[in-house]
Order: sequence, then C-alpha cells, then structure tokens
Amino acid sequence: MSSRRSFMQSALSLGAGLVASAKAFAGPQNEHHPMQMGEGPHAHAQKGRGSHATQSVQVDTPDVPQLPWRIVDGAKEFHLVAEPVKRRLIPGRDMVVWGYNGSCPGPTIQVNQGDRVRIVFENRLPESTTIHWHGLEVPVEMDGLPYISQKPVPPGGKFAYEFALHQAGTFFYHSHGAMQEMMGMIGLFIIHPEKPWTPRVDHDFGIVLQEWAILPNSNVPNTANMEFNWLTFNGKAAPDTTPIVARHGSRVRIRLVNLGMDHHPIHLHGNTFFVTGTEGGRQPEARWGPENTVLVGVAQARDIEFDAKYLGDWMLHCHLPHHMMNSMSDLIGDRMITTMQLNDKDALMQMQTFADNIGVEHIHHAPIAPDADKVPGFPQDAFMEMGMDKAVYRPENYGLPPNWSASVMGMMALVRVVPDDLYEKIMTPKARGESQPPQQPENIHEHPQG
Ligand SMILES: [Cu+2]
Repeated sequence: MSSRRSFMQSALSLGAGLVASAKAFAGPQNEHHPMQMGEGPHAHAQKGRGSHATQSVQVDTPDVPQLPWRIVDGAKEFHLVAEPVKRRLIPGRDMVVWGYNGSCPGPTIQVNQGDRVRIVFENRLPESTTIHWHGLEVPVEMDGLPYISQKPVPPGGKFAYEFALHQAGTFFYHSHGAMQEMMGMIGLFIIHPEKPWTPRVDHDFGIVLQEWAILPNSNVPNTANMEFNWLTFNGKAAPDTTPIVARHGSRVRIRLVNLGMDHHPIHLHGNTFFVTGTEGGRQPEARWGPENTVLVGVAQARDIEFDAKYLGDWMLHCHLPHHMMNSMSDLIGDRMITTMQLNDKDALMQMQTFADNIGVEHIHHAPIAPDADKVPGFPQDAFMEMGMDKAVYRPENYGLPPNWSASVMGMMALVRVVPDDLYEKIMTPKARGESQPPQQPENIHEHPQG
C-alpha cells in the first residue's frame, strides 16, 4: 500500500475536515515524491482561517496541472517541454494547440519569493521558440527574446533558464512569438511572498483567459483570425470548466491572467470583491475599492479577493456577450446549435442529432411561445442550450441542479460557496481521484420547465 493511500485512509479515519481544506504551499519535493495532491500532513491546512499562519495557501489552477521540481545545485529545477497538445474544449469538441508538458495552458510553476529557479526547457515543436518570463525582473540574457537576449531554441533543442526571484505575485511565462502565443503557449508563474499577505485567504485559484478561432472542419486554431468562436478558462469552455469551490465563510483569491487578442471584463455574481494585485504584484490596500467586474486587459494579471459570505452557485464570467457562448461567430457552418430551425419540433430534432453525435445527454430546452416564429428577431437564445451534465461530471459539479450545464457557455465557471458538509462531499472523492457521480442519477430526459 502506498504511503499516499495510507495517508488518505488515516486522514479519512480522522474525519473529513483534514482532507477537505485548501493546502498550504510549502512542501519541498524530491525525486521520489513529485508534487501531488495530498502528499502528506504538511500539505493540508486545518479547517478554518488563520491555521496556516506562516505559509501561503497553494494556488489551485483548475484543469491545469502543477509543474513538479526538485532541488539541483541549490536551485528549484523544473523541466518544461513545448509541444503540440490535444485539448477538449467541451465534450465532442477537441482542439489541437501548442502548449507545454501535455497541457494548454502549460503547467503552473509555483515558487517562493527568494527562490533560485532553473527551468530546463526543451523544444519539441517543429519550429524555433523561446520562453519569456512575463513581469519577472530577470537578467536580460534570461528574458527569452529571440536574437536579442538569446538564440532561438531550435526544434529538438534545449535551453536552461536560471534566475533568482525577488518579486511576489501573479506572473506568467509565454513564447515570445505572436502566433505561438495565439496557439496557446502560456502558463502561470506564481511567486508566493516571504510572509503571506493579509488578510489571509483560505482558497487561492489561478485562471488563464484565452480565445480561439477554430474554423469549420478544422481543430487547429487560425492564429491570424480576428474573430474568435471559442473562449476559455484554463483551456476549457463552459460547461467543461471546473467550478471553483469555496467553504462558506472562507476568504477566496482568484488570479486572472490574459494573453490573447481581446480584453475580458470578468464579472462575479452576488459578491463584491477587491482587486488586490496586478501583473506588478500586490497593490497597496489604499488602492482597493469594492467592485464586481474587473477588466483583465491583454498581458495583464488581476488578483481579486472576497469573503465567501453567501451560500450559492455564483457565476464568474467574461461579460462580453459573444464570450458567453460556444462556437459563436458568423462562421455559421461551425455553429453547433444553429438558429435556422424556427419551430420547436425541428429545433428539438436538430439538438437531438447534435447530442447523439457527440454522445451527451439531451435535456429539452426552455419553453418557447406557440407563435414564437411570428416575432421578428426570433430566435435569439432559444435552442442554444445544450445541457450535458453527465458528460462534464467531476466532483466539483456534485449537487448542482439538473440541467445546470445548459446555462453556462464560453468564458464561464461557477464559484460555489458551499457549507461544510457539501465541501467534504466534493473534496473527498476529488482527493481520491474519482470521476463518476457518487450515485447514478435517475434517467435524465426531462422537461425542467414542466
Ligand atoms: Cu471576454
């Protein structure tokens, strides 16, 4: 029995509270124990606030892995490989993009202020590339600018970046080729401060905002396009984005990073937050003001914080209307759910065919008026919904109402503020790596609106 399993079992026998809290960012890693969830007691904060007094909480980047490291010659050494990556936007819709270590966005680098880091970079792309460390004050020869600070790293080539970190905050790494950026070559680079910021947070999340133009009959983004039909949080379009789950009464930080062609006004329902950090690091408290929408401009980072006072499933989303849809553009042939069918029967058939094709459950759309097609402009949102609760199931979705997935598309994720018992019901199977619902729901082919 592995030590991880023994730990999980002893943790479970102690009660779920130990398992379910956010982890402190602390533990050094070594060759035998690369970073993973639930590595040991040191990796788990006790329930409640202020229990990890000397350590920052580890940043969770939903749908994106953490990049492991080990100490080599006095530096934290990471291995980063640029390569093509297949990514599921939603069930039935994959794209082939470029990323790092099998992920797009690339895996999250998470370190401490004062660390010395070495990133051994390998290029498995068919063309040359480099890595730029966005916002980091590093020696110019580490800046990742082709020809100016270094020679381009050729296909099959390697380059070791090494520097000391004196800053703290939300940074990112990316290729410095414009088209490569639009192919997805970005990842988060989080630097925890020497002393945790106050007020302390219980949960800390990171999200990369990206947009893609995927033309009909292609699964490779058109990087020259100026119109985008897929909008993603951490390489996923809703409803395939993983909800952010926070305990009722906790304090939450969400770090948002944008590297694309559009600026994104990110709005949070039902809660008021403060922008506590930018791409330049922590901002003085005198600059914080109450907000519920933050514009995350291209090349910017914004950290938002709020007290999770209100129970509920709250939407976090870009508020540009076309960024709240999937496959939305005038690339009509590629639209998954067209609005060509103007009556209920034909539209339902069309949606059933679509659902069958991609293998998702089909839940009927919201009702329309009997004479809807006589109204100019109809349809708008009618027929656009495609519930796929089962196909996007993960523990973080547990307990959401039936057909919840029909109302989320594009650059969206739920922020779930949940009571302790529901938090345990979500985090315990998550820690075990379970991907199926705890019990089979009833056969789902229902009419949610009656
Ligand atoms: Cu947007």
